[in-house]
Amino acid sequence: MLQGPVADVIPSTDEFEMYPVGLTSLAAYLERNSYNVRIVNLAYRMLNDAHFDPERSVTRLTSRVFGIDLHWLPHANGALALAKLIKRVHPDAQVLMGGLSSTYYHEELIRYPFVDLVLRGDSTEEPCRQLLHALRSGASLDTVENLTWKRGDGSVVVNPTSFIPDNLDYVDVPDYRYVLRSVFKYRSLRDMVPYLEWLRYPSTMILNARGCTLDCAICGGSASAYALFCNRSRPAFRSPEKLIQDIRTIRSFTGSPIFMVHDPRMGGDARADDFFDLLSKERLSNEFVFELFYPADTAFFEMVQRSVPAWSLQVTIETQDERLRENNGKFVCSNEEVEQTLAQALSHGCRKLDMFFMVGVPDQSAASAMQIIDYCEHLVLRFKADPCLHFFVAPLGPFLDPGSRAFEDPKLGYKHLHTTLEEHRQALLEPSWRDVLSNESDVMNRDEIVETSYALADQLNELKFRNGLIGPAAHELVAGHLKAAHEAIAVMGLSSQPHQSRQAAALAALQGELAAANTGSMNDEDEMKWQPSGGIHLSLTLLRGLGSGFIHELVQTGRRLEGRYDGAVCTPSAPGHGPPALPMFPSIEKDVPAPPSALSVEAP
Ligand code: B12
Ligand code: SF4
Repeated sequence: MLQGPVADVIPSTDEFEMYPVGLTSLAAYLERNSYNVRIVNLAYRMLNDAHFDPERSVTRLTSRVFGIDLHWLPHANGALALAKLIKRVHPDAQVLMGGLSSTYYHEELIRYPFVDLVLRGDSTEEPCRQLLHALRSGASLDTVENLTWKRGDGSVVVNPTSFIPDNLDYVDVPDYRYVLRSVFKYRSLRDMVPYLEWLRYPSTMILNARGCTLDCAICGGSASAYALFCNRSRPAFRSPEKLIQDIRTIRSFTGSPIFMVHDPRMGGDARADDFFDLLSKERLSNEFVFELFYPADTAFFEMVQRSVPAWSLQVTIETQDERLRENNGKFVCSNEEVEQTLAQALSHGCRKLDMFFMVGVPDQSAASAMQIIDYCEHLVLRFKADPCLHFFVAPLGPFLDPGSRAFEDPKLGYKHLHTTLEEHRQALLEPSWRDVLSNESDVMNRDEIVETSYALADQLNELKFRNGLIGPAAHELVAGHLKAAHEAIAVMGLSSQPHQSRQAAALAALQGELAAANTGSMNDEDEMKWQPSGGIHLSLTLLRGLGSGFIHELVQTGRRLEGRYDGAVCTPSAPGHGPPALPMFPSIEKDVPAPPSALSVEAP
């Protein structure tokens, strides 16, 4: 199938094999409460080994509950196929789904006969424990927070979304210690690998918050999206102290780059100051990668430069058109302010500055999208072809995020080609990404999105090569992949609807071209990478951590044998729990006081 360039700017392949980081915190929380939890990344296993048999592997697993993530909508077909398979081979087990897409589509999802339970919300650690406790003790599921479930007669029950923690300190997310422990516990590193290239090029992340203060029109993780389907009125932040602990854990096993999800200033300037202050006291060798959601000044970059030995930046402005940026809601400022920010970053030691643009933002015509090239050329001239500056462009796809303003509000000008979960699942079976795309707008249809994306990729490749920003090998690689994409499109026609049987034969003959067309047709994937790291290493801290993990495991096994579960429960302490409402969608929280700690941990 021609998957297209929809995964060219993320670490995973076009199969989207990555699992949500929160699975590690979910697993760790449940293990703290004595439940055995094993993560298996089937997608990675299948990509890594052509002989791997997922059915056999799943059949061999024994569990009363199988959790499947349907967090990202591009997983709709795979996640549902897996749910069906599990129900077939383990008819007595419960099939549980979770993640942002599951939350949005919970009522449709629960109606599939092979789905028993859906846990909704952005934080499911404690609801999942409540669920396991109820299943184990035979108690009613009525009180399990955030749960959608079916009664014996098939009627659907939607329990309230009441577990909405107001900070992220009650769990470690990601919980790398759980990952390391399970490698030993289940004697399998392969099950836990997040994406195909990870062992060769590991990168790690820390999560600033669940939720976002911005409200970008195309984002299903925006402030209004979380309010709509996660019942969240403000993000749950992770405290600077906890972020530093996460960084120490990462440092104990790798010198790889650490990507901080979300602008470090998102929880207010004071929180960012505290974080960088603490960071400056750590003796780190890892490179840091930060995102910016709005312009930054000299003081910010001085702080970053003081705090870390090496750092890079990701700046996603989506479009050069200031009006379109205002419509979308990120980098709502002039191009001059964007460029001042770039200049400051580069003069304060930023090693690699990645700028991201998109084809398909609201009200963007094909002509406007093509002007991205003119703007990149302007930046190349202004910054004298600075080799630290990298440009990337990607189409909005494969789907418009459900829950985003662009999805929910017809005024933003999108025409939905698939709306329900089942329609999205069916679309994923189409042979060409053109037909997978879920949206076209009043000003750009799907054919134009495909053509414009490839035309932009071609011109950007030439621009980078002409100005010495990429070498001949990268230039040729991208050009080759683009040629393969054009050949595949020529065989299929832009639309894959007519002549499907003829196409199937022609496509079978095109396997090599398709493989090339599905990777790195917008850019050379190596251009995305930060400085090479030393891979995984063993440190004293890591060994100590593994040692205490081993003791912890022995204690938990003892508890399980005695039937003592649920000994480390986190419950919101305040009645009417959940974060206090903020005025809706402040663009950035300036100096928001640290959220009160609303979660308490009961001693085991
Ligand atoms: C960080 C991030 C990434 C990281 C991935 C990090 C990771 N491994 O989790 C990167 C940059 C790699 C990424 C990639 C993509 N992303 Co992204 N990403 C985000 C971002 C900015 C934050 C995510 C976050 O806060 N997670 C925290 C919470 C919500 O999830 P969590 O802790 O991992 O898991 C908890 C719950 O979700 C739930 N849960 C999850 N799975 C399961 C399973 C079960 C059984 C249960 C019970 C519960 C459960 O419980 C967990 C523990 O409490 C959001 C935007 C946002 N503000 O939300 C977009 C977002 C999630 N991404 C999105 C998209 C579309 C993608 C891509 C498909 C983009 C693309 N075309 O390439 C890819 C897919 C990658 C893949 N699978 O290979 C959309 C999803 C919309 C949708 N409904 O499909 C979002 C909402 C916005 C966006 N457009 O970027 N992403
Ligand atoms: S900044 Fe915009 S795109 Fe990024 S998570 Fe927040 S709302 Fe989504």
